[in-house]
Amino acid sequence: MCATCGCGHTPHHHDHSHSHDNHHHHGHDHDHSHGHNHSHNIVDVERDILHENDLLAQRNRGYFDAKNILALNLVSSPGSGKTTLLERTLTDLKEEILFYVIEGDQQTSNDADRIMATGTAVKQINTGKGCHLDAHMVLHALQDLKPEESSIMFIENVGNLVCPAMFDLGEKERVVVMSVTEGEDKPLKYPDMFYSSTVCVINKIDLLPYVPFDIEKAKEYALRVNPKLKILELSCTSGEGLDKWYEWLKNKKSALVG
Ligand SMILES: Nc1nc2c(ncn2[C@@H]2O[C@H](COP(=O)(O)OP(=O)(O)OP(=O)(O)O)[C@@H](O)[C@H]2O)c(=O)[nH]1
Ligand SMILES: [Mg+2]
Repeated sequence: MCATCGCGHTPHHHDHSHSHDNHHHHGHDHDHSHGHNHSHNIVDVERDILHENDLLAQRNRGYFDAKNILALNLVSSPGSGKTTLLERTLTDLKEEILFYVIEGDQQTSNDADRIMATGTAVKQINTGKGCHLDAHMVLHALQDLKPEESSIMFIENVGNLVCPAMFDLGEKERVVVMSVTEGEDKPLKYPDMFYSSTVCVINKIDLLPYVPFDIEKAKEYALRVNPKLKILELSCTSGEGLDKWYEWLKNKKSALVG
């Protein structure tokens, strides 16, 4: 599936004559292929990358813990409404909570511009060919943002239900957003993402009258993959259900202090 993180690659894809072989063309500054040599097969490379990522993720987690920062990793397929949910949340809660945002996208600063318009400090990361954020990128963004204690750090991942599931960023919780225009079977098709998340937001419920989306089935599938998943149904457009999301957010934040 993706050439940058190597996930989904089988050894026969590791063919340097392949026209879109991007193994040595990372779309960002950091070379994750330390120790990568031609005697390594792709499984070793993938394991090394994930191991290095996990170590860095633990450093990020230590930083967040020490500063009492609630770090949340927002994941979804493209267009489910991650940025819209952030815009609403930042606007509605900015008097009460200090927020920071890290935005991950392959290209453009569109999302960072939208966040900046709410008055929130934001750092855009462009992953180029990369299909996910990794802990190293987040570490650099943290060094830039220098978040204050007892704040909330939202990390909006690249729109992709596959690869970001493998990369721990050091977040406290992972929030998967799905929307009613995507079909109710997403949890079954992309189980890793739903399994590794603690909260599932079902967004765009204002569109339910117009789409053949069975929300009860969607919830059943999500819980089948992950029985502990907390499901929140809402609409960023109408505002319905946002109160439950805000309640969850505030509870998580105060649980940190306690
Ligand atoms: N009807 C409806 N539209 C919504 C809702 N939330 C978001 N949208 C629309 O969905 C589109 C995509 O929203 P974004 O917030 O940009 O989605 P995203 O998940 O950040 O997308 P990527 O960053 O590209 O992955 C925009 O046109 C939003 O206005 C909602 O609750 N209802
Ligand atoms: Mg976005």
